[in-house]
Amino acid sequence: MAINEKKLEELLNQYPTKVKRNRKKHLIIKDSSLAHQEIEANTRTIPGIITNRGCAFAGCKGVVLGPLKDMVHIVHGPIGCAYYTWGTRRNKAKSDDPTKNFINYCVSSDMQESDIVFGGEKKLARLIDEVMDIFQPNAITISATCPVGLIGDDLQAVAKAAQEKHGVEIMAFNCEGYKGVSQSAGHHIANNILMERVIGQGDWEEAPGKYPINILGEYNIGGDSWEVERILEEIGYTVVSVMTGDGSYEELKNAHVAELNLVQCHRSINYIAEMLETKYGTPWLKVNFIGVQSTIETLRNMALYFNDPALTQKTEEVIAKELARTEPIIEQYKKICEGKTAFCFVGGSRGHHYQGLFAELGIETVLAGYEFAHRDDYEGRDIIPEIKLDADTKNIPEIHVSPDERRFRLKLSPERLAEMKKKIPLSNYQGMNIEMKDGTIIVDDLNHFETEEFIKLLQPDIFSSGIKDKYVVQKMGIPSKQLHSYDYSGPYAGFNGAVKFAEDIAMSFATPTWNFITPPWKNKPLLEGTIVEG
Ligand code: CFN
Ligand code: HCA
Repeated sequence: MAINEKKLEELLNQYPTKVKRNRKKHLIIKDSSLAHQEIEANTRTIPGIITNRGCAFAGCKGVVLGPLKDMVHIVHGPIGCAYYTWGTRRNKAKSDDPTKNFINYCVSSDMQESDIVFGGEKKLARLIDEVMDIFQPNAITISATCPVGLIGDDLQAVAKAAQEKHGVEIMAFNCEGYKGVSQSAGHHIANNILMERVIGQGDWEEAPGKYPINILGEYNIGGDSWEVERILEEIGYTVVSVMTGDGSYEELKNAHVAELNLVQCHRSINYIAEMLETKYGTPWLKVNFIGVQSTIETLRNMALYFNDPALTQKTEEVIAKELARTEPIIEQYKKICEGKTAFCFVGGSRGHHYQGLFAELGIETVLAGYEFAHRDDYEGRDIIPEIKLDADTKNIPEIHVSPDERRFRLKLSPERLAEMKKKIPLSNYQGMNIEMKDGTIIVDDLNHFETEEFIKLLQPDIFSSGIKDKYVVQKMGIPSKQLHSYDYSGPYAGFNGAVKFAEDIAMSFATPTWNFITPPWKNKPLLEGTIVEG
């Protein structure tokens, strides 16, 4: 069912005037006849509106740092922030040395009332001693939660003293939840410190194999990065490091030797990509391993970059082999999915990336959006070239990166870089909006009220979002697939991931469970009105 401006207005009219004025700027009905459609993004959420967003702590500790397996990640604060984020993000990790994989632990200073009153620094210092004693990790991170910032514990001083005492890298992150307007500020805080203190600290001068690359913004949710690495290694690439899925402090230290940085999630890691280019001369390529066609396009773009006929030939061979194996299976599932519609609202990149995979199954996305993306993620970098416009970076000290004289090697001449950018399809640099069909809805920072209203209006066949709204919608009679955690499934990236996704989505439609639920609109008349006498 389509939504027109009148319906959207009716929805917004249910808000108080001020709220309506605000939310209106975050909602678009796609209309390609207009020269440009602007959307407000990366601004403060209306207090109390029940947003799907998270906070800076979630973005720093949960998203960027959490997947680094050989470090112990300390959460400094009362226990809630550590406990309720423990193990919920499905960033998988395995290690050849099981004594250096701390991914399943939840380590917190568990601040009590007296620590809030008298300060938590001493308790934190004792906790670091204990962590060193029990685990001997390769490095430690300390992430601050809101109360720590409010009482003014000096994390940096505690970390510095502990580093001198124990002789391992101990990094403190002032990522109190209230910083910035969403998770996005936390990504930035984490990225800055990893760039300053970890990347480039290793002693490698050369990569250990051919076509060395880093995969940035891939967090191995449900095993995604294992599937991506499988494909890339079969073609002949050397994966130097993954940031940060199944990643490690040790790997990250040598990330400077890569010759190309792939950026899978642009939102959470564009900062590092830009800084690596400035500091080490490593260009970056926006990629997308979600969906068969995007994976193929990505592999071809990578081959184009390295410009080696042997690599191009091997790339085509692997593509042909993978297609022959997976296409017939996907075709079977497509028969069940064809003609259906999806609601696709995720954090900062998947709201866009998953549309291609849905389309490959014959499913059209009728509403999409991001919790915390910035305007360039919607409107494209060609239109919004200055990513430094970001509102959430106002309170985060900028780090200034300059070329590292010892290690800066221009990996590609400026002429060749320009040539490559010309050859690589523009869609790589464009945001979500351009790919959406006319009449579909684009929404920023969705809240629970709007979720329910849009579900009633659009009646999609599948709802893809997160844990906070999944069950409300499922109880309305619509199958729901979490696109953050993949529920308990995955991987969904690459060729094998596309097969798994097709299987899971087809299963959601085919299950007889839905026969036992009647969606509310089936019991209610679709037309409502007042009978006027006379
Ligand atoms: S794994 Fe990534 S892909 S990192 Fe980011 S913007 Fe979150 S944790 Mo949830 S699923 Fe989501 Fe993206 Fe990048 Fe994940 S869409 S909200 S902060 N995200
Ligand atoms: C976060 C992490 C999250 C939450 C997922 C959800 C994730 O934002 O803190 O709301 O379902 O992917 O684990 O985005």
